[in-house]
Amino acid sequence: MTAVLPTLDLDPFDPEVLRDPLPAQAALRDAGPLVRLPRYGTWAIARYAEVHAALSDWQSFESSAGVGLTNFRTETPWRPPSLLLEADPPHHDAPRTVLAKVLGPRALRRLRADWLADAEALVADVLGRRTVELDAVPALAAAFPLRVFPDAVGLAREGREHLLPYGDHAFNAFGPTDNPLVLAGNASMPEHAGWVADQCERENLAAVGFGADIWAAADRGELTHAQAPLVVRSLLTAGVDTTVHGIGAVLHALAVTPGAWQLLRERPELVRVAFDEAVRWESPVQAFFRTTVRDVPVGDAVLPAGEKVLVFFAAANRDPRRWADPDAFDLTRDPSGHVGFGMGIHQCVGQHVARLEAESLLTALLARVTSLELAGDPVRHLNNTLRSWESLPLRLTC
Ligand code: HEM
Ligand code: OVM
Repeated sequence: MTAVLPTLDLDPFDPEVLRDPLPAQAALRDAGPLVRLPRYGTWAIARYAEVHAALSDWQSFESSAGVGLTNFRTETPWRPPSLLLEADPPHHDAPRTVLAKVLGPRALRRLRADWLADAEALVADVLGRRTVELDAVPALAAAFPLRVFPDAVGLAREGREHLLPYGDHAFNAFGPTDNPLVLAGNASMPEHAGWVADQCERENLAAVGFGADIWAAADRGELTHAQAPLVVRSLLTAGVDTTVHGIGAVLHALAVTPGAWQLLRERPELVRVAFDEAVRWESPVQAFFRTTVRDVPVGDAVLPAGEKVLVFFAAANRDPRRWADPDAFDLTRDPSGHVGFGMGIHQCVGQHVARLEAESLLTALLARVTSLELAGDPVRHLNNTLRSWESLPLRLTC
């Protein structure tokens, strides 16, 4: 055990830090491989090497005590824990295997042509004139996922307006449960959560779709029938806000980076790199906690057993120890190895869905739009876990 453990008196969930988290992330990285956060009686890991190592070591860093600040061993979770995100092996294995197949590249091949056509139709609706100014968050970043994803799951048309507020609250609830963002969402949550729970039942899902695929896996004995609704719930929780904010991030990055849109027009095969680079640069999911199950060495310190530790994806994704010019959004770099989708056994099981959505929309935009630029000041949406835009005024020229 080293004599001095770096301690920082910062609150990662303070509204001012959420508005501009980069200085706090740099301070956490520079303080050391493991930093004590006395404000919440927890710890933080913010350097790439140690974030990668912690995410790879699920045996020492468990998820079943919750991946938010709330410790499920001592406090009651706000909803029954996720069978994926908030589970460890062996319980994690079956739900993960099922969802990996349902959302895998092979399964998505069937959706590709439809999603490209849907993106072309949305872009045609939005464009109209030679130059248009629009708020890209509602008009594109939210409109496209909401157009394709609920249909792909097999959700009823009625009530889809519950999806974004439910997801936003779930991501807020990984932070301190007495903080203003969580308190503001609590009152309307029973209504949103009630609708979400109903949609997870077999009789409310279409006969074709990710939802039906999950229930079919239960019929084959790959899951229990009791598990199926909660696995569907994971899609409804993690599958909407994330892609809205991921698409918002790539559109913002392309609008503010000189030459980026032109380069992408010349080399449209870079759309997938563009999206992954945006996920690295912005890290729409900023961080999750783990809980130590034993004393674990981190750097040259030892993290004691039973402690909550913030594993800071966003800070790792801009660690200068790992990335050249980390603050540059650069379409010529290889962003692979970023931890914006996590790493290890919990690495985002929906990442192929997210990439297909982004690729479809960007491809449709690139075919028509010759220039893309900011038409006003973007406005942040604050969330305890997500980094996102509330408003992104863009000028599109065709
Ligand atoms: C897990 C980010 C889109 C479903 C994760 C994790 C991250 C993440 C960082 C790792 C959690 C951990 O290590 O504790 C993102 C981002 C997205 C995105 C940035 C979009 C840009 C999606 C979509 C879906 C989805 C579209 C569903 C269709 C899930 C699920 C897990 C997960 C179910 C838990 C996996 C497990 O614990 O085994 N995501 N995600 N995500 N994601 Fe995503
Ligand atoms: C889930 C889940 C997975 C990833 C992220 C997330 C709210 C939830 O399985 O419910 O955020």
